[in-house]
Amino acid sequence: MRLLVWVVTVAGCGRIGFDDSLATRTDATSADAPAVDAAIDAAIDAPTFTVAIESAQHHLGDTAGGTPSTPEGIVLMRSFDVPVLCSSAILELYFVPPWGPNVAQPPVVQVNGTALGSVIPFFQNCGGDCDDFSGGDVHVTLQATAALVLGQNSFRIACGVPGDDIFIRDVSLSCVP
Ligand SMILES: [Ca+2]
Repeated sequence: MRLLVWVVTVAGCGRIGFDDSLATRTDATSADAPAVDAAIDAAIDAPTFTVAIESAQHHLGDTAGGTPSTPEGIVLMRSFDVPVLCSSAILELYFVPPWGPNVAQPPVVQVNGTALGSVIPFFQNCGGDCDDFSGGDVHVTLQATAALVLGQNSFRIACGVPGDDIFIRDVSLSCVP
């Protein structure tokens, strides 16, 4: 299966063409080669798909203002189902104005309890807070492949400090089978 995993990974990183010379690989027996070939073909043909986790806009923090005006606490959690294994998975969400995350203690995004990468690099012109939305809503994409499991998964975002007000919408997972 090692070869299969390698080929799937390469296919997910840009869908380069399958090299027929791999058919001469030596670690697959003649008996299992057809099954391996079929699995590789299926993986290459499988389209990237998106799992919607939460589409509504939410306000986390402790200060009234923005939309929605009333903060709902400092943690948002959702369950979502991933029906197939993902060779590559990206967690996506959008930050919207008027207030962005605190730089020193930014919000933490988790999948199944595993913290993903920082959201701060997606912002520009940060002071103490990243409040510059002059380029529009900030689209954050975080690598989530290693944290993901087949079936039910959990998403969690929590303010780094209670006083840090943030607004997010359209949380989703992009999966390459
Ligand atoms: Ca606040």
